[in-house]
Amino acid sequence: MHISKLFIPILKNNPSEAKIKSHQLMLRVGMIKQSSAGIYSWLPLGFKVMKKIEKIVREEQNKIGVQEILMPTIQSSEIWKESGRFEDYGEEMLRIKDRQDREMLYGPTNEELVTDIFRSSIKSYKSLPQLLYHIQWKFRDEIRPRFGIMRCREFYMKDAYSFDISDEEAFFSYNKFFLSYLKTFKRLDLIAIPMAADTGPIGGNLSHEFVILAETGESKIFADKRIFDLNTNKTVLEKKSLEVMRQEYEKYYSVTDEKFNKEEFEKKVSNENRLVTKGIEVGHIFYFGDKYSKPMGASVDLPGGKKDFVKMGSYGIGVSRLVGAIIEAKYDEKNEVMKWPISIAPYDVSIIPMINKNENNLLDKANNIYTELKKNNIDTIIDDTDENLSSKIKKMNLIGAPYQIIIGKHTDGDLLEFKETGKDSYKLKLKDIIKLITEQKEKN
Ligand code: 5CA
Repeated sequence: MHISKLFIPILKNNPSEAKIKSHQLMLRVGMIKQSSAGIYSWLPLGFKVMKKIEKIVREEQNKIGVQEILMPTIQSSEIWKESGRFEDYGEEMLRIKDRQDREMLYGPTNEELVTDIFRSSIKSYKSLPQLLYHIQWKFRDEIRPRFGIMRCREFYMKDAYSFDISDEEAFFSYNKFFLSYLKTFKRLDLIAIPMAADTGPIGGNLSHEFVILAETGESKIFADKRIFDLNTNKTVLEKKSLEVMRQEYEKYYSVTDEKFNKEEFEKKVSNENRLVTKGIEVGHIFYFGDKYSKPMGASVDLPGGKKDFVKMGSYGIGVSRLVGAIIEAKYDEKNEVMKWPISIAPYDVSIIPMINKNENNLLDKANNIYTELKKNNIDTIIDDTDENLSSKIKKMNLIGAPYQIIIGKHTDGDLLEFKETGKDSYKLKLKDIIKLITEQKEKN
């Protein structure tokens, strides 16, 4: 893409309303635009990154056999009255009336709707387990939306739901998601630690938040550092080994402040292993048994002829929040350099040609390199404006393609000035640049 044609409203300075670096960067490079309090439009750069995150989230869900559906954003209040949450959910739920005066709502989550879908078709234990997910906008009328898309009112979430015949089978489903989440966040180049958590309005008594470390995070966390050494390379989705894996994680103290207990922390974790910091919740999983299936009558026939309510869990990932969380983790604010992980970068590489009136041929050369890179499926952005080189580099450092090619005085013949964004440059031939970037992309 040529930057002169791209819809990318870049600001010279940090916008004053943004308090944390992800919000600053997202406004600065025009990834989002606020439309009203806590509600944002996603502009090309931001939308592209979010779609790439969504793709990875989707692939990992599909790998563990979750089936994708799409439920609407607007729901009827009837099913929420059945579960009892229509009253309980309180002011965070946006309630609306249609022209027939029917009570509707903009879904803050989908336990009721998915239970209704399930109960209308699944009648026998033979069809279990059922694992369903969708990726859809949610609305929560947060009292204090803040930090841009990190805590907003309308946000994009992946939410999955499991239906099982017994607690034992339901824990197996829970553990599948647990492992799948560790893998998903790893592919996004994040280290997310699972933490015992409160269940809030979703309910149940088993729950883990997945939290990435970031000074600007909203959750205070207390953990045993050794939890970072556990490995997530399990590929076999076998009941016993998944349970062992989760227990391994649970051996190490890791909780958010809601569950923090000073005495327990000091008893269980030796001084040198104690980690007290802040984090961002990027995912949350819940097991709540028959909390919804019982009041809503979602039962199946059992082998002996009896019936029982299905055991359910739900599993969320904040897809839009992840865009901000990754910036919090990766953006070097001091030097104003963002380097996106290649798996989700808006572009793989940026071409930064020095242009002055006497050296038009440099733009031709840059355009030829651009065409060659595109031919090799390398997503490239080129700055074809006539700004000076240093402001072009500044701009590309913010946009954050992980590699840069500078076409200027130091370009001699075949050898190009190439660098990893934020690092020192070195000389490399175009064919080797293509090889290097292609290899990096394939690894992800
Ligand atoms: N039904 C369950 C699981 S599917 C649920 O709604 N869980 S949740 O409330 O924890 O939300 C799931 C994820 O959505 C959170 O981990 C967080 O990453 C994201 N999220 C929640 N609220 C917001 C918000 N106001 N702004 C942005 N992302 C949010």
